[in-house]
Amino acid sequence: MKPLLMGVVNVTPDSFSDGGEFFDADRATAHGRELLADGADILDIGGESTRPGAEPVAEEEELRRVIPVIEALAGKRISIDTSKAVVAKDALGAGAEIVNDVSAFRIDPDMAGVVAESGATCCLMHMLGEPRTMQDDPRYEDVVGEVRAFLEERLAFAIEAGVPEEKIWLDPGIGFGKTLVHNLALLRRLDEIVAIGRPVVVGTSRKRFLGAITGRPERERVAGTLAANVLALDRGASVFRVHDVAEARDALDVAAATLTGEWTTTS
Ligand code: HH2
Repeated sequence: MKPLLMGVVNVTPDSFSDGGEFFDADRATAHGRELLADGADILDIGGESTRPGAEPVAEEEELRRVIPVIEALAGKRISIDTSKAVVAKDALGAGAEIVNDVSAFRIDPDMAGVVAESGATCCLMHMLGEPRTMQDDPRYEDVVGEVRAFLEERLAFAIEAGVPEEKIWLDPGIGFGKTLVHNLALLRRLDEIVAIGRPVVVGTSRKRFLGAITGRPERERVAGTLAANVLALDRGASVFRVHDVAEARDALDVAAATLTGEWTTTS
């Protein structure tokens, strides 16, 4: 399968690498169009930062941020990055098709029902703790085994709530309650998460663990992001959440062509 690229559209003042840059509906919409032109398959629109230490955003404010952008981009393949059922519901009503919930249906008890009723695809992500405190000394006995068990439990929960299995994607949650060592183990052994049998999403884009290795600030972590994504593709990941879509499109298309011997020339 061609790697699917999810381009990040953060309509927030405080996201870790692009906070404030697209904190206005027109700028966020224009940015979304640019990402599509760069080769994004999906736009992941979010109105609440999940960076370590981020403060929660009220429901009305989150709606005010994301709905106009989704309406303006209607007709494109859009995912809504939220943990709130009301935001997911209104976003789906405005044209979103995918619910990307970093809490994997744990924060809002109504989220599973909203996704089940709508027939939307969802992405269920692993996170240890909650964004405010998740990077305070996270510990695991076996990070890959524990993340896998968590995702299997969440998959079963979602199916039980009425979400068809074929509508569920899973994500190990790179950087969400994980040290550098944990993130590297998850990427190195990603095949064990892929073995659950659902499409795996990875979000490594510009993240702190890349800076810890390269010494580079957020904006200069594109090459590091590509390296992590190419290796994740090799281990079976299907969906790649990135800020720098044009670079990721080329890297992943070449990597996929190398792995499969098949490609389509785009121009
Ligand atoms: N990472 C972020 C946000 N949402 N969703 C999924 N499924 N997987 C991820 O790895 C993931 C995610 C964090 O990145 P970003 O949106 O750039 O920052 P912020 O949360 O500060 O807005």
